[in-house]
Amino acid sequence: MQTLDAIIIGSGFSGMYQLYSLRDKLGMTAKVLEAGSGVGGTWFWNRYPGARCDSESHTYMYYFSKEIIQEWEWSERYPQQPEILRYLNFVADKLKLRSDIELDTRMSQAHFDEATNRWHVKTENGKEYNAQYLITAVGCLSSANMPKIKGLSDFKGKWYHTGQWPHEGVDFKGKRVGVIGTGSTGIQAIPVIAASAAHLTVFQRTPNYSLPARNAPLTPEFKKYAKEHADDIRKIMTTNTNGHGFYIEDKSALEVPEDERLKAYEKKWEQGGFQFRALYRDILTSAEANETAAQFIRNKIKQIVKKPEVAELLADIDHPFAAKRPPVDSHYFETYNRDNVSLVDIRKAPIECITANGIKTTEHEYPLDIIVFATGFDAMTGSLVKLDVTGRNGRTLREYWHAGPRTYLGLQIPGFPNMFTITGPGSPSVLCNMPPAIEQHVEWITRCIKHMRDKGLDCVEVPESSGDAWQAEVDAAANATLLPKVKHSWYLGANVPGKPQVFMPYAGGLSHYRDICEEVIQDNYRGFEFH
Ligand code: N01
Repeated sequence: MQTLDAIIIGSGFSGMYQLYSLRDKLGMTAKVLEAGSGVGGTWFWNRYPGARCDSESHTYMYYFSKEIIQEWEWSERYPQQPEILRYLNFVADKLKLRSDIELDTRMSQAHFDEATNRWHVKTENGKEYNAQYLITAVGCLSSANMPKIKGLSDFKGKWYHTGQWPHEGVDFKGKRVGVIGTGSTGIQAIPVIAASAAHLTVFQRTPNYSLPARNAPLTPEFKKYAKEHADDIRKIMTTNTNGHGFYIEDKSALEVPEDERLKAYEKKWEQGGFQFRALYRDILTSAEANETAAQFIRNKIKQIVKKPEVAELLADIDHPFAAKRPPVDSHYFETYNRDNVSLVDIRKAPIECITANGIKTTEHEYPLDIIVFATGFDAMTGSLVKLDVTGRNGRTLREYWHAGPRTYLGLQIPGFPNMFTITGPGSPSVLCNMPPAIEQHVEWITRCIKHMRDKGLDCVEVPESSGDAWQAEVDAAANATLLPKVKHSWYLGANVPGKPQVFMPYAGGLSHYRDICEEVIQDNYRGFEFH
C-alpha cells in the first residue's frame, strides 16, 4: 500500500492541474489514477467523427501558466479532438506530470477511515493507496448513456457510442449508417458521417436549435493577438457568466426595435458560435426575449433546409433556445439537403426495437450496417456514483444520492470528509466553458488544503445543512432562468430512465459563483467544518 497526501481520479483538464497544484505548488505527494491508456479525459475517449470543442480555442486552455499560453499554438477557431488531445499531452510533458499519473488504472473502491481521517483506495489492477485527500476529477460528461433498446444484441452490423469511440476509427464508406441522437454530439457527427456513408438515417426524438460555428483556421494576426492579450482575455473570461472570452450585452432583446434586432441576430449568426446567445442579457431569463432568438433560428432552419417536410421536422422545437445546451455546428442543417441523408421522426413513430438488420420504429424498419448512439451521458452524477465511494458511517455515495445529488458549492459532499469534487453537481461547470471553471475549482481546493496544512488541520467536511442550503441556492438560480422549463434535459437528469430529477448545475453564473467561493474563504470557510 502506497501512502500519499492525495489521490486524484482522472487525468483530464481537472486532474492534471490538480496534480500540478498539489505537487508543484504545495510540495505534496499525489498520484492521479487514470482508467484510460493515455491522459486527456473527455478528449481521450470522445473520438467520434467531427468531435470538436464548441468553445473557441484561445479560451479552451489553461490560463494559469503564461509559459503554456506562449508556447502552445492552436490552428483553428474551434479545435478538433486530436488537437486538444495533443495540447493536453503537451501540458503533461511540459509540467512533467506523467511520472505521477498511473494509466490503465481504474479505481474500484474508496473507503474513508474515520479513525485516521484518511482514504483507503483500491484499483481494479490490485493497487492500494492510503491518502489524506481524495479528489475526483472524473468530468461531468463521462458516463455513457446507452439506451436499453430491445434487440441490440441481435443486430448483425456494428454499433458504437460516441463517448467510447474506437481509437482506430470507423470507416463509413459504402455503409448504411443510423445515428440516434441530435444533441451537441450528434449534430457534430452527422455532417461528417454523411460525407462518407452510402446513406445516413438520423433518428430524431427532440429537434434542437444549433448555431453555426463558422470555424476557420486562425490567422497569424489572431494568434499573435491572443498571446499578447492573454491577460485581457482572461479578465473577460472571469467576468463572463459562462467563462467565455466575450462580453454579454446589457440590453434587453425587448427594448430594441424588431428590424434592428433582426439585423443584430443576423450579424451574430454570421459571426458564429455562442456569441449569438450573448447578444441580449435576457435571452435565458425572459420567455418573450427568448422567443425572438428562437424564432430567428427556426426561420434560418427553414431557409437552409430545402425539403419543406424535413425543415418542418427540424424546426418543430418544443423548448426555449439555449434552455438545453445549444449545439454549435459545421453545416448541420445543410446536411439534410444531401441525397444520401434522411430524417426519421421518432417522436411520432418511436423506435420499437433493433433487429438483426437495423432499427424498427412503430412505422417502418430501416436496414443499417452501423448504428451510432449519440445518446449522451449520465451527466454530473453518473461517473461519481460509479466510483464506489464509502464515506462516514459506512454510507456509499450511491445511497446518499438516491434522491439526487447534494453538495456544498459542488466542491464537497456531506458525509464524505477530505473528499473534493472538481466540477461536481452544484457547480457552474457544464453551463460554462470548462477550463476556467476547472481552474477556479482546482485553485479553491488547493487553497483549502494549504489552509489545513498551515493550521495543522486533519479533516474538512460539510454538514447536511450546508448541502441543503446550497441545493436551495442551486434551485433558486435555475428558477430565475428558463433552464428548468425543459423537462427532457440532461441538466435535470431526465435523459436517464429512473434517474432522480434534480436540476444539477449552478446557473447563477461562473463570475457570481467565484465571488461566493471567495466570500466563503474570507468568512473563515463558512459552511465547512475542520477538525
Ligand atoms: O448528449 P445529449 P450529447 N432514444 O444528451 C437522444 C457536451 N458536448 O452527447 O433530447 C432516442 O445532449 C436525445 O433525445 P432527447 C455538451 O455539454 C460538448 O449530444 O432526450 N433518442 C438527444 O437528442 C452537451 O450538451 C461538446 O429527446 C435518444 C441525444 O440523444 C453534452 O456534451 C461536444 C435516446 C442526446 O443528446 C451532451 O451532448 C459535444 C433514446 N433512448 C458534446 N436517448 C464540446 O463542444 C437519448 N436520445 C466540448
